[in-house]
Amino acid sequence: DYTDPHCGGKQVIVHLFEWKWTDVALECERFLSQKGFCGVQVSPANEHVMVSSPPRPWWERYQPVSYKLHSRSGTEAEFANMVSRCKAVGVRIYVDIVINHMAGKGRQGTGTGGSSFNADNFDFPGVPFVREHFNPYCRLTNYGDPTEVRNCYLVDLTDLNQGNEYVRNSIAGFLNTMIDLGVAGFRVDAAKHMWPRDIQGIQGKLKDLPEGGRPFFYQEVIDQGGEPIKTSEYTGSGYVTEFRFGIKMREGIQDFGRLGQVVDYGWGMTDSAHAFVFIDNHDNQRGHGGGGDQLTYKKPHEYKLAVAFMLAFDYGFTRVMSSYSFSSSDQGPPHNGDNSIKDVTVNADGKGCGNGWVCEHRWSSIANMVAFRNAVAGTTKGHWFDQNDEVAFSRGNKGFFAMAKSGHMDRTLDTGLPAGQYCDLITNCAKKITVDSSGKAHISINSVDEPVVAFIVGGAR
Ligand code: LM2
Ligand code: CA
Repeated sequence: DYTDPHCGGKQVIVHLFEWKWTDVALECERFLSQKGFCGVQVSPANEHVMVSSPPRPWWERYQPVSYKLHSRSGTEAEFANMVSRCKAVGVRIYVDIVINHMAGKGRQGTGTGGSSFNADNFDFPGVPFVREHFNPYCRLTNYGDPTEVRNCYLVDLTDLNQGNEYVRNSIAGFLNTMIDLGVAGFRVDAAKHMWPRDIQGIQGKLKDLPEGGRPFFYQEVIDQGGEPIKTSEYTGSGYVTEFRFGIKMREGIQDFGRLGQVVDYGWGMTDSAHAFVFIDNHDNQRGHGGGGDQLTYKKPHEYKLAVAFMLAFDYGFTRVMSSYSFSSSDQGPPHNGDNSIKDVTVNADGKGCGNGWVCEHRWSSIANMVAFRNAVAGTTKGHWFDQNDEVAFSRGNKGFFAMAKSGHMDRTLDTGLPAGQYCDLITNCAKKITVDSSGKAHISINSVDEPVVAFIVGGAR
């Protein structure tokens, strides 16, 4: 079973996209542990190409050179230090693993860890991989042909043959090294481009975590409907990304009347126990990876509503995005003159970051919803209410959530919660809610101020 994230029942991962390992460790200690985050998805940790044109784009990390743990985010020692410091405060690390391919054709030189490589010759001495470890060249063009999607070259990236025993052993060795260091699981990049049986073949070679249990797996399969490859082919090997959720959420934020139907099994959406969900990811927030006009940090009001709703809703395992601000789609992370990644600085109010980092995960209506999702895990939604730009619902008899897109929400609703006074989680109790003996509460939201209210049984009163 690859569906246990090993974080003591917590429910939310944050992707600290392109952060340095030293900063991830600090964030685990100073913020994520306090807020109840389960863990962090980090950018690929292994050696990768350094692209000079365009200058050091984020996507160079999706062109591996070797499995040495030396990337733009830091050295192996820094990686190990981060993993253990985060684990010590109850926050796990999930590594983005790029195992479908190595560097793109035409690329050669030296990687971030000092290894030489020549993709045209299929020469990756840092692993080592040679020509026989790759599929014969064909460029992937027809997504209607599953064999082509798995065996041809995605944007000319040299496509590894995971059916080969040596390739499986090399990849498993890389993952086992990280398991030994305390990593709790993996995001499998480009899983759609690998055969499910090959992913399972690699999984079969992995160790249990030091504390016991199988590593957590969530596999990136872009299935927006309309292609033969389905997320359901991958549920045997863990969670699978559910890209349709972000699309449905964008529609739902436009028209709250549709929020009740954001999960549509008629549309082929993945079952809740295997759906890995998010509003945007590092690809589609910048038009890569099937992205169109995703909700992102660039529309803060709608974005807050969408992420808060996702965290309140009873579907899937959730990931929150944490971005750097960008104006072009290739643009890499904030960096110094020598191309090293800039420090993440935290604003005085703690609710955002500086030096070019956005830190959506610190916004009140996102960060404080993590406690809500943790508290209501295992319950289903009830007491649904929606009208115009307002929506509200309960989670079992453990929590109640409401949000308003515009204007002033001011109404009395059935909450299903025990009578008492509750603290609004979003405002850290600046706002209080009273539930009467019939379970009704008066909900008041000034959407311009803070569009979300959420409270839980057992929270501060
Ligand atoms: C993914 N999922 O399946 C990642 O989430 C996505 O970010 C990766 O693409 C992709 N798979 C491969 O790991 C990114 C980016 C591409 C970029 C690749 C490789 O979206 O644009 O391709 O990483 O760095 C770039 C160039 C492309 C070129 C390719 C190979 O944009 O024009 O193709 O490198 O040199 C000729
Ligand atoms: Ca492949």
